[in-house]
Amino acid sequence: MPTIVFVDTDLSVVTDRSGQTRIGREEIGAQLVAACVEQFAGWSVRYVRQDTAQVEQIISAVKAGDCDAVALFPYSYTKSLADRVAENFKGKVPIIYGGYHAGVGRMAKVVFEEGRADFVVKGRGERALPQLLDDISAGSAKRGVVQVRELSGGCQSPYPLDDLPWPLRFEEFMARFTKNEILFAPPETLIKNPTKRITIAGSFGCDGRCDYCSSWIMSPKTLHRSPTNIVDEMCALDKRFGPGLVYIIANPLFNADRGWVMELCQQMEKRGPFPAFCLPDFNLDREMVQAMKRAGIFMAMMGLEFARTDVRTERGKRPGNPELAYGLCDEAGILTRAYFMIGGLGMTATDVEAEKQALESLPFRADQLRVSFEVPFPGTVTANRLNPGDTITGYDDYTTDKVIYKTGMDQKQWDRARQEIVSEYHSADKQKRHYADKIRRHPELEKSILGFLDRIE
Ligand code: B12
Ligand code: SF4
Repeated sequence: MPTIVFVDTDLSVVTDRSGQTRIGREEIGAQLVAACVEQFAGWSVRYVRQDTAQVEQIISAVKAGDCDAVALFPYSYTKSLADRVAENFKGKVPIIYGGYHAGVGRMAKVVFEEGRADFVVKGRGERALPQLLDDISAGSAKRGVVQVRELSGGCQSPYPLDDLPWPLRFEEFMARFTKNEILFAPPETLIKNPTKRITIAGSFGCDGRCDYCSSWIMSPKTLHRSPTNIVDEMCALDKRFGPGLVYIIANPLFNADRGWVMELCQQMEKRGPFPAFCLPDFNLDREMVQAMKRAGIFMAMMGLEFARTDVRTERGKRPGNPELAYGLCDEAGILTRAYFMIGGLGMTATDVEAEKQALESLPFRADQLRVSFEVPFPGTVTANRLNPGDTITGYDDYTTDKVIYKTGMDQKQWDRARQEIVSEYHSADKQKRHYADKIRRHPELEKSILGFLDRIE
């Protein structure tokens, strides 16, 4: 049986401890595709993850076992690393690219034309890669860009993802993911001794159309797994890697379908609860948020993106009321994170000050503010709008921790500005009152909040 080696070039990097962490995760999409290859193609899978930028080390790990094809699925900031790995195997075995950099929109063609890839899988890989491998085995594969071809008649089920296997998980990596600190520990009422983080994918794709996001370009419709299928997997994961698992539900948009959220939460409550983070937008309501709390969801990480509603709307974000969403989470005792972006094209120190003021005057507080620099990820609407000279660096810097656009400030000034926004937000009097109030209403969150404040000091 031929073997395909999945080479994960993601790096476990913690940039700093002030809440601005970029933490290496298990790549859940690639692990799902790897499981599909095992199930649907007559190929076996080896999954290599070295957590290093040392190409030689990665290459030796690939060479340490069978290898009849190499799959690479870098984010933009690890593309050059993936390219160097590809160069080493080019001409020896088929090189296949896919995922969030190579597989998005017109990037597939660009990446193929660069010449390191024999094949680029555009969009979702769970059907496309096994089909490609079958073609490679049969000698009928044509070099180029490959897109999903639905199997007989397409899938009519409301939960088409239930037809897929669960993502492969690797014991050796699970140990590494324990090292990453959880900024907000789950409340002890939920779990006494959290030991590991684990990512679970309940859906992929998105019906939203945000200009800065690749999710809907990758797959323009939200596809879900059934709540039963997801909670079955959680139970199996608890058994295999537990006790002490804390889940990140990595759905691109957690609350895309209200009925699904309600059913998932009911099942998580009944068979759990399962301590979990999720990524919803502002379209929450009281009943939903209370169901989330009972299910074990203790943190909602929401993309606030910009302080002003009109700016969010102009960038295509689904309408929603952030004041209501953050307020409902406070009321129910769910911790909140706000993702925020600065460093947009042409932004100056005056603009940053105005954004800071606007953020401070919002009528709600998040428990954590995470500020990133806006990045026009290749293949997105934002990136396609750029004029030559609008950006100043190469893909290696597309981590969201560096300023990519031409602006009125240098990187040092940006780093300082970001640090100030974050620390002023967390130490503001308003914020102290917010924490005190949340702890008074939800004493179970006291340790989580105090632990977070300790960590960011
Ligand atoms: C959940 C999420 C997270 C979570 C969990 C991440 C994880 N690795 O599990 C958290 C919040 C921790 C996170 C962190 C970060 N993230 Co993030 N994240 C997402 C999000 C919202 C969903 C990803 C997901 O799991 N989807 C569900 C899975 C099942 O679907 P999928 O990944 O799309 O997989 C399908 C296809 O992509 C394809 N595919 C995937 N892999 C492969 C491999 C092969 C070989 C093939 C053929 C196909 C293929 O087939 C799959 C099945 O159809 C996306 C944005 C979005 N809205 O989609 C950003 C996104 C992936 N993140 C992004 C970034 C930049 C980051 C950070 C660097 C941010 C930071 N500075 O900290 C970190 C890095 C994390 C890490 N890898 O170490 C970017 C990447 C952009 C890019 N071009 O590089 C995205 C696209 C957001 C964006 N801005 O557009 N993230
Ligand atoms: S709602 Fe979220 S996942 Fe969907 S397009 Fe917008 S940012 Fe991406």
